[in-house]
Formats: sequence, structure tokens, C-alpha cells
Amino acid sequence: MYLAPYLFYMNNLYKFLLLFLSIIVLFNSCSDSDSDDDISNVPLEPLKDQYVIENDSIIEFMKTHFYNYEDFDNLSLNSSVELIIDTIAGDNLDKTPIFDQVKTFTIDLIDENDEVIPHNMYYVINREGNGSNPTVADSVFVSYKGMTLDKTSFDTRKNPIWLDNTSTVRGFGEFSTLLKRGEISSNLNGTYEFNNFGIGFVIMPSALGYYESSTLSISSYSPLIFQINLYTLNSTDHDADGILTIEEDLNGDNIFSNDDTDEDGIPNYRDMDDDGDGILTKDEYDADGDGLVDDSDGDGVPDYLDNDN
Ligand SMILES: [Ca+2]
Ligand SMILES: [Ca+2]
Ligand SMILES: [Ca+2]
Ligand SMILES: [Ca+2]
Repeated sequence: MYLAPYLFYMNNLYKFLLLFLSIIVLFNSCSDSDSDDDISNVPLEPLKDQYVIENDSIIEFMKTHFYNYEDFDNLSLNSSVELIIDTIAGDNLDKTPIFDQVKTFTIDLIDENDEVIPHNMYYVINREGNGSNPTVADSVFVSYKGMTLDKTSFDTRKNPIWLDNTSTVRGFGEFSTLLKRGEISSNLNGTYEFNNFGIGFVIMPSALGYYESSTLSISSYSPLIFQINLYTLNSTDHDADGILTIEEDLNGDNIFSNDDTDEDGIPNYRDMDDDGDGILTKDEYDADGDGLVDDSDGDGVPDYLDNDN
């Protein structure tokens, strides 16, 4: 049950990081139906009603189930434990229900009537980690297990991979920000391992997962469970314009596709000339090189977002 420590046979950490920088788009919260895995088109349920139904079922699930919390006691620094969830029954009647162990994290979603619908995610942090937290814009080096409420796993990665939080399902990226990265230590033989990395799991409604989309292993409107081990992370600048992606979310809603200063259809985090004035953002945000973002006309809008500076 204990996962082996992860050793990396690279002489050079930088090379190792570059090797894995090919970002894997594993999850996609968009409901594009061009995937071969999509097996049906189902009616689009109103967000508000669907949330109430799913939150009730998640709470019922947490009251009637426990996880292998005893296995997480006395974790060694460089290991994790695979999350196992089972029903409280028979020999397990004395187990503590998940409901008594979770904390709540709320994400506001906007429904079809522009109404804010707060969505609760329920989570347990088994080990916080020791470094910085990722943002929802960052790339994370993780192993994970994804499950539905019937306790079957639809996706398990025991060996860590890089994921781009802007491309994972919303709840996955949001939950990862509650974990801290681990420490990388090098061994005498040139290998690396991660110690004291963040470990936790989250239970989320389907609107933070795949919502009406379905695959062979995930039906429409399935709440999801993810266990995540967060080894390390990279801050991302998707368009390499010198402005970190997290800072290109101008309205701060953790969604990157809806910030488009020059309204050219290319969101700022993918746009190398954010204000469309013909000067690349990288040549404009700090032209005098003083380490401060320039605002030539002093109107409070930085030059790279100001097409009349
Ligand atoms: Ca945004
Ligand atoms: Ca743009
Ligand atoms: Ca940009
Ligand atoms: Ca510009």
C-alpha cells in the first residue's frame, strides 16, 4: 500500500524539470463533445438545482463512508498512502465518517441567469507539505487518484506527471492550491527524491468536474473524488510575455479565458500583445528596466494594458 519513494535518475535537476515540462492536458472541463469518449448527450441541468441534489448526495456519502485514515498516521517523509474509501458497516462500524473529518472550501460559480451559486468542496489535508502553494495558473507535478462516489477509480497515476492547472477540471486545480510542494533532496548517487510533499483529498460536485459530460467511466453529473500528492510546481507564463499567468486574470475569478483587454479573441494569458497596440507586452511592461511595471501616463493602467499610453 505504501508507494515507493520517487527517485529520479538525472544528473541535473534543471534538465529533469525541462523534460517534464511538456504539459499534459489530462482533464478538460470544457463540454466540447468532440471526444470519442463522449457516449451521450444529456440535458443541461440548471446549475442551482443540480448543486443542491449533488451536495445532498455528497453529504450522505461522507456520513456513511470512511477512508483509511489510520494508514496516514506515521507517514514516512518520502512516501504517501493510496486513498481507500469504504462503507461504514460490519467490522467497520466504529470507523469515523469522512463527514466528521473534512473542511469546506467554497467556489462561486455563475449560473445561466448570472446568479452566483456557491459550490462546496469537502477536503482533508493529510500532510500540508513544506514549500509554496501553487496557484490555479501553475503547473503542478503530482500523482493522484480519481474516483466517483461508487468508489471506483477512473484514473490513477502512481508515478507523478506534470499537469497544467488551467487545463485540469476546475476542482482539481482549485484544491491543489491548498497543498504545499515538497522539498527536493539529492542523493549521493545523483538521484533526487521528494520529501514532505503535500497530501490530501477532495470531494467535489460535478460542476467543478465534468458536469453533463460523460465518458465510459464517468457518467454525467458525477461528483468526483481526487487524492493528490503535490511534489513540486512551476509558476507559469503561458505566452512568455513576462507577466505570470496568474497576474493575467484581471478580474480575479480564477478563469483565464475571460480576460481579453484588446478584445481580439485571444485571452491575455495567451496574448503576447495584451492591449493590441503593436508593442509586445514583454517590451512594454517594464521598458525602463527598473523592476516596476510602467504606467507612463499615470492613469493607473499599466502600459502593457493601456493602448493610449
Ligand atoms: Ca478571469
Ligand atoms: Ca487579447
Ligand atoms: Ca499576455
Ligand atoms: Ca502592447
